[in-house]
Amino acid sequence: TGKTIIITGASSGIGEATAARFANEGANVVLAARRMDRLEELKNRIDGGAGSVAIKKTDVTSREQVQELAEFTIKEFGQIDVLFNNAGLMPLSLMKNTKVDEWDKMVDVNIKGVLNGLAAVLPHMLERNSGHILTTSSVAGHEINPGSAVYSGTKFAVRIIMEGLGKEVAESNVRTTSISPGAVQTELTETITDEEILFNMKKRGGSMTPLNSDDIAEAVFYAVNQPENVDVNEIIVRPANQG
Ligand code: NJP
Repeated sequence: TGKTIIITGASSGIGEATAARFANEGANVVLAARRMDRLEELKNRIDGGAGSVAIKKTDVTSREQVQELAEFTIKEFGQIDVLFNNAGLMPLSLMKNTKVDEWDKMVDVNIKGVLNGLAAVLPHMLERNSGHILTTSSVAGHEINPGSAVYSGTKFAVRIIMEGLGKEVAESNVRTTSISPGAVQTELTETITDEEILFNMKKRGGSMTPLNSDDIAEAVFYAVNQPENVDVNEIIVRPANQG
């Protein structure tokens, strides 16, 4: 593609697969996450194509670090064409169990992390009158189930923030996309500590085959590689047998 893309949450799952997809097509890819060992390993695996792969340790909850990530990318590659705001957490729990620390984390990473990303790239993109911001929302940003109230709240929030942003930049060549996956096989469920949720998940297990991260990477790639006059506002991708 020849574009320069920043991917947050690149150390596993959807972010990792998207990084591989874009590197394979010759994009310059900047991998951002907290676990540097994972990023090093991924860079070694996907570097060597027409573009370059760079890594930057970034905690998206830190406005300073996200700002530094943008500055690093401009220094390395001259510009930011695409930001994929993908880092996220999903420690599902029932409200009655008041896991307030987990609520805080979800608000910090899933909402504030996305806002930090927007703030770091939007002035640059508007100045160049070119750019694309994508954010991973979720089907949980459309519907609520027991245990997902706060997670869904964060995903509704970022979906609406992206919609509002899209309206504000409609006159420019800056594009916005929400990516809303259904169930995808990643490490996302590993942060769940609520015993009732874990029990119910085990009970339900096997009734649905989740997607692979590559399926979502493909949706991101599609949205980014449309002609300038095509604005893909949201893509919802579910496993065929997810209700
Ligand atoms: O999960 P996982 P996914 N600062 O756990 C990073 C959404 N989604 O790929 O910092 C920076 O493999 C973490 O990196 P590290 C979901 O809500 C998923 O499934 O090194 N990065 C890791 O790379 C999320 O928004 C499904 O720990 C931080 C990444 O986030 C996105 O997809 C369904 C961070 C998480 O990778 C990617 O999640 C759906 C921080 N403070 C939506 N905290 C699904 N899998 O079923 C975490 O609808 N990360």
